[in-house]
Formats: sequence, C-alpha cells, structure tokens
Amino acid sequence: MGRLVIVSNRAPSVDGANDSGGLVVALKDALARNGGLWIGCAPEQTDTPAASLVFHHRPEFDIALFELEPNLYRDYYLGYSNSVLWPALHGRVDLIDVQPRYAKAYRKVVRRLARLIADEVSADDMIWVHDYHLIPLAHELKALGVMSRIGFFLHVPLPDLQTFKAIPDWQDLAGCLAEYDLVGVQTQRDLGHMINIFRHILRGELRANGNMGIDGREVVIGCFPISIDVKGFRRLAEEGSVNVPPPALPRLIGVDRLDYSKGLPQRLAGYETFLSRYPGFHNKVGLLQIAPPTRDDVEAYRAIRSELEQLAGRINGRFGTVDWTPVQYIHRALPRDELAVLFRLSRVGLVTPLFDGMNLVAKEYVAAQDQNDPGVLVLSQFAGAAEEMSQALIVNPHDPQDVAEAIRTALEMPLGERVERHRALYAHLDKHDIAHWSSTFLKRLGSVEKIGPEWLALFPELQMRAKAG
Ligand code: ADQ
Repeated sequence: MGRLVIVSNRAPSVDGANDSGGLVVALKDALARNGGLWIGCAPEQTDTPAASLVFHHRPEFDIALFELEPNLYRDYYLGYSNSVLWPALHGRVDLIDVQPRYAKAYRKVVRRLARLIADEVSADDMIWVHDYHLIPLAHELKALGVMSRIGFFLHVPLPDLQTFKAIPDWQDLAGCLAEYDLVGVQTQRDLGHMINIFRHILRGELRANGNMGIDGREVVIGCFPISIDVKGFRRLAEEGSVNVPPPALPRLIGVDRLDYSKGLPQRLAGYETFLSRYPGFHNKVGLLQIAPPTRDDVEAYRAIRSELEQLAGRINGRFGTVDWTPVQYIHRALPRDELAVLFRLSRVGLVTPLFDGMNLVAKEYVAAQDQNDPGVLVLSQFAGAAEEMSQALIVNPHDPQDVAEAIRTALEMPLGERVERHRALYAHLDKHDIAHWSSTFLKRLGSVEKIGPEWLALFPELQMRAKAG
C-alpha cells in the first residue's frame, strides 16, 4: 500500500499552528495511516530556490515545500491563478487580466513542481491535487511517466461552457483536467458544466456509469460536496459561549474573505433596503460584517474594499443614531473559536455570494447554533451549499428586495419553525461532514482502474520515466 500524497498551492504550516478546521483536519487521519506527504509552496519566496523539495517531518505526516522566485510566484499566483482563473471560474470574465507572462509562469511552476514530485513518488502512491492553481499537474506528471493514481478536486465553481471559453487557454485547460483519473467538483451544477465542457471541447462521451469516455480512456467524474468538522465546530461554539453574554440586540452576521465573489456590496444593499422598508426594526438589530482582506495586491480586491467601506459608512450615516450603529464592520481575521461563538450568538447568518464553489461559512453557522434556540441561515441560491441546504431561506443576492424580505422573515420566524429548519440542516451536516467528504473521494480514487503502459503508449513522443514503484 502506497502513501497518500496531497498537493496544494499552500501546505499546512510546519509547526501545525494553522491546522484547526479545514483540509488538514479532514486529511490528517488518511495521511497518518500510510506515512503520508503534503506538498505545497513554501510561504516565503527566494531568489535561489532549492533544486529539490524541502522536507519537514511532523508526527502524522511529512510536509515537502517547493520554493519559488518572487517574480515567478507573483505571476503564477497573483497573476494567472487569481487574475485569470479565479475571475473566470467565478463568472467575472470582465475582471480577467490577460498577460502572456502569467500563463507562462503558471505552466512553468506546474512543470517544475511535477519534476520534483516525479522524483519522490512511486506507482503505489495516490496523489490528490487541490484546486485551480495546479490544473495541469496530472498532464505534467504523466508526461514524466508517473504511474500513480492522480485525483483532482476543484474547490471553486466550474462555470458553464461559454464562460469557461473566456479563459485564453480553454482548450488546453480542459484537456489537462481530463488527464486526471478522477475529477471531483462540489455540486451537481458544476458536474453538469464539466460534462458539457468535456463533451464540446474534447468530444467526450458520457457513459452509462456516469463517467466520461475521452480519447479511448475513462475519466471518472463526480460531485463531492466539501464540508466542515461539524462536531468540532459545534463544540467550539458551545464551550466558548458559556461565559459570553448575548449581544444587546439581535444580530445579523456576515463572515467572508473580502472577495468580489462573496456579494458583499449586494448584501449591504439588501440590508439597506430592509432598514428603509421596515423602520420598526431601527435601533432593534445590528449587522456585524467580518471581512478580512485577501490578495490586496490585485486591483479588483482594492476596489471592493473601498466600495464596501463607503457603503457601510453610507448606511450608518443614513440610519444610525447616537446610540445605534446599524453596521459594524471588522476588516480582519478572527480566531476560529471567536467566530464560532459569534455565529452562535447571532440570530441571522447572512451568506449571500454571487457565485461560490461551496461556502463553508454557511455550514459553520448552522453547526454553531444552539439547537433549542437556533438562528436562521439566509443563503444565496448561487452558493454550492444551497444544493444541500434547502431548509435555509434561499435568496437571489442580486435582488435587494429579496434579501430584505428574507432578513425580515428570519427575524420574525417563530421558535418552532427555527428549530425544525435547524434540525434538518444539522442532521444532514452531521452525516456529511469533512471526514465523509475526504473518505468518499479517496475511496473513489482508490477504486479507479490503475493506468497501465497501454495508456502511456498514447504519448510516444514524450520521454517516459515510468516508475514501476
Ligand atoms: P473560500 O472562498 O475561502 O474557499 P469559504 O468556503 O467560505 O470560502 O471558506 C472560508 C473559510 O475562512 C471559513 O472557514 C471561514 O470561517 C474562514 N473565514 C472567513 N472569514 C474569516 C475571518 N474574518 N476570520 C477568520 N476566519 C474567516 C474556497 C471556495 C469555497 C469552498 C472552499 C472549500 O471559494 O466555495 O467552500 O474553498 O472548498
């Protein structure tokens, strides 16, 4: 039995400091079982990157970092990954910034990483690649003769065919995706898009077993909705809130990375409409919006920040009084235990992205609630989470009237209905937590028929370094 090798742009910290929540929790056990390895970019760039992976040993698994030069990293990460792929995959083709050097850097980084990984893995290892930063990795690894099973999971949405074609290298990228043995997305919505992309760009055929036949081989595809450590997060909220007094006013809460896909200005517009339609709620509710900055070096992110600050200021100026601030805005990250408590003490969770692969905040909000007096989740129909969480109040985030009405409904919802909705949401989450997500994906990857020399023979022009393991 080989190892599990995780590859992602960012690796867990070497000292385990940022382990709480998320992927590390999900994968720790699977990694520990077979002496696993996690490969990711070194947090600091250097003008003289090491020629091999830099290893760090942790008790449960090893971490191997690859180093990059600052300029290369900038063009690969801020450039191609976050100024071309991120906006395109989120349907914001107007924000794509096409620079030839970005695409070059992206391919160069992935190719270099593939060489480092090829030296390290054997055919028995199972490789799981994460997210849009590394789409061509299977292509590069297979070109180097790596015969391990290679799976890919896309954390962000896969848009429809027309939007996908706005990416300058769309044919190439679709081909690279199809080189994985298993491609997983978050939702049925995205799975439908993937089938369409493979059909139209690669002349793929959907088979009776739900997989795609492409160029004479089978690509296993599937929908694997990611989740959270439900019980762990609930515990954080319960234990942390014991000594915290509830806020003076019922609170609405929003927690998002400051990103244009999260629909923050639209959320504030919905709240403003609510306040102007229902003056009876003035002085009786408050919105707490927590939005730490990300990717501040990209222009689109600076723009959203100043737009949000202006909107919050406008609402406070228009409706606020000496003793009431309608919008409280915190522009930084908070520790997870504090977030969990804030979720539990908030009557309404506002999760209204314009387009989101899943949205873990929606799940965290539900997990944190007191089951005897739960708050209400208001959820965008465009969050992947909406496919699983139909007992939330589902809204169109582009329509401020709809958001305003949902806020009112949530605030006025009787206890019995809140409990009923929460019970159904929590029961689903409890069964489909992060451990369920990772084990389902890995089981499927493990059952994929192993590639053989006949597949490698499809690439006679490439130099093979087949590693028989
Ligand atoms: P993100 O776009 O980062 O993830 P999301 O799923 O909401 O979005 O996860 C954000 C995480 O960061 C949550 O765990 C949240 O609690 C945390 N966070 C947000 N604001 C914070 C703050 N102020 N302080 C501390 N923590 C904060 C991408 C995709 C999503 C997909 C995830 C996982 O865009 O659609 O759900 O990956 O696959």
